[in-house]
Amino acid sequence: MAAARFSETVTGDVRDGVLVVTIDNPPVNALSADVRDGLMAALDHAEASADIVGVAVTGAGRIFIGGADIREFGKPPVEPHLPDVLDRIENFPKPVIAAVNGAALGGGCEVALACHGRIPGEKASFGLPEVKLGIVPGAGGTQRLPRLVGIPAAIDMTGTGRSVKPEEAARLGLADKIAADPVAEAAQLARAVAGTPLRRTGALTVPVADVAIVEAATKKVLSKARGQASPGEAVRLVRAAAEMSLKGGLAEERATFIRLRDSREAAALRHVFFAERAAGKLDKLEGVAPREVKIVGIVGTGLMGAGIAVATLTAGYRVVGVEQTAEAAAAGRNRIAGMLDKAVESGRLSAASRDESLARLTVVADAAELTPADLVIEAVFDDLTVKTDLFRKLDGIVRADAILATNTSYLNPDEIAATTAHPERVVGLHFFSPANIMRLTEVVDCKATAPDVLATALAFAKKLGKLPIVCGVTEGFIGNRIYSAYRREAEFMVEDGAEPQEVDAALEAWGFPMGIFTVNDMAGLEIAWAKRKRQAAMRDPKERYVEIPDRLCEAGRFGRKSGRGWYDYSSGHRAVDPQVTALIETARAAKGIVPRRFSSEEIVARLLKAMADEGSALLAEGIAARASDIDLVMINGYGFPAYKGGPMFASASPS
Ligand code: 3H9
Repeated sequence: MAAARFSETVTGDVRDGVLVVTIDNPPVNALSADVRDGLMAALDHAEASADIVGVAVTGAGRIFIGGADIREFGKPPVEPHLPDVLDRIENFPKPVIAAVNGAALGGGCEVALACHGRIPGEKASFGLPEVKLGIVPGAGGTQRLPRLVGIPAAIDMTGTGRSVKPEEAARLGLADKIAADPVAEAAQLARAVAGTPLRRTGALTVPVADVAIVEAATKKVLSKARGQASPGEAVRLVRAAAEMSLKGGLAEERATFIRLRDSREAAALRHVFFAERAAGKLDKLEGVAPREVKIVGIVGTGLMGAGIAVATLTAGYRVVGVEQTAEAAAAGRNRIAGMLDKAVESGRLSAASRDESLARLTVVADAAELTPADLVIEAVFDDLTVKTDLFRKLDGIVRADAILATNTSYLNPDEIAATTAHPERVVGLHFFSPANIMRLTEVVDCKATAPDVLATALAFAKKLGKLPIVCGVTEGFIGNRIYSAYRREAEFMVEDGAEPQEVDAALEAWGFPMGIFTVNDMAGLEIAWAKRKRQAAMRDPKERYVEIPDRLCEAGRFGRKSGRGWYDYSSGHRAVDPQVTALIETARAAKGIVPRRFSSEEIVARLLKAMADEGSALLAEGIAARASDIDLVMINGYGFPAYKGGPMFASASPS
């Protein structure tokens, strides 16, 4: 048979009696109504054709199926529904085998689960990431997965949304055999099992699991959920699979899926999903090709520079680290090697990748070694003179087409760029610490930055696995500017009568992993104090200024490191300190403020508004390109709960 077309996106061709059905629905072969239609038509054809003994289902391109079409979520559902398609596959009289050529996610994984066998290729992965979208699997994932892998592994996968690679899938019982050519192997398997009793996932008994292990797996998921509903719901449904019939479990799952799909949490997480895909896309970069980057120079190999080096090395680049002395260079190399070792220990990196990374690293005390670099990132002390001296020097060392990036947090990169002969090649790359772990990177588009320099910085950050957000030049960029407004508002409320612990408790109950005063204590109070002292002369005397943080620092309370800050840590954990309470009361009295009570709702609402107002100012000033970029910065750099969508989303649609 020549290739048959079952719908716009589904085709099939018969190979030695097996109908190979290919889903071709770019970009990710999502299960749109047309794909579901095509699958049904292909099954009709296979059932009616006596010369077809079985079916293999695969995806065109590098993805098997990326899941349900998330863009259809807000629209009325269209038949055939995915659960009905999967019911048809599971009960099909002829074998249907999944040839998993790439990622099988969400509904894509559920298609594979409903098949009578699963053959992953080497690039395949299986995952039920629905909880990351605030929902649960809605086409049998929570019921069929535990029948194949057992309750504890299914709790882990559905509760965290984690994907598994072919080897782990095979170990868990999710994959039958890993194949270099999954389509050929799946067709082979279909032929081999044709005419024999088929292994229908829904008919399998859920393996009995040790209660303690199930409880431990549940606890692990719930402890990370922090107020988000979907992980707990996914776990509940998986556990129900052991107690309910397939039919009952599927009905319960479907009802939960529909309820959560329409929830605020799901809307927020969908917003985050599309925000991440939109980030870094700028009209002005349309058609601008990034420059090629192979060798990256990193000046300064302290904690930040070493973190950047690790992220750069593990992304496959050559790195030339530069320090001022041979001793500092040796220490920098050790620091980087230590971080790579840690990544191996924690399973984030293979030992082979660590060795390859180290082989691509040199750390020297001679800046002249930066001559071949395509991109040089400075991560030296955040002082304007230090940085401008360095950039002037680099200007004379690097090639004319090399890019210079500054990792400054608070200085004005335009001022740094202005001291160079070619400000158009200067860009900001503001990594967050630890730079090898944190995804967020603010890419600062300076006044003179050339478009291809910006495009290169974005492409580079993406290659590092980062989430790059473009921002214009402003004090503290997007994140620290919003954080300052957030902190200022929290301090106003404390001065007006809220206790720091009440503010923190309200934020933590709302979903932040840590309240703002606890975060400040973690970060240390002395840097902000030094900055306030520097800026004291420039302060507008009419502007409200809360002295309490200064009083804390004057009392030697610099935060967690010093054992005391907004809280006392002498017992090993944070405790309310009567001395701080007294200090706050004194400060209020000095200003004649009569303290009043604040409800948790008011605390959260005022802090959200402060963040959103500052975000609106950033948009009006053209510093941020879109509101969703601001949301991503706060979620990925400042602990804002993703399932609330970020400050701009949360204040635009308050609960
Ligand atoms: C589900 O399945 C529910 C079921 O249980 C129940 C059903 C009843 N739909 O990420 P990329 C777009 S829930 C629509 O840059 P990559 C994306 O917006 C779903 N669109 O590519 C982007 O568009 P644009 C569970 C989607 O190669 C483009 O594709 N599945 C979908 O880096 C490229 O995306 C998931 O949660 C979708 N499902 O990574 C998986 N997915 O170019 C979500 C992507 O206009 N997807 N798009 O900006 C992913 O994790 C990644 O996209 C994937 C590819 C790993 C597949």
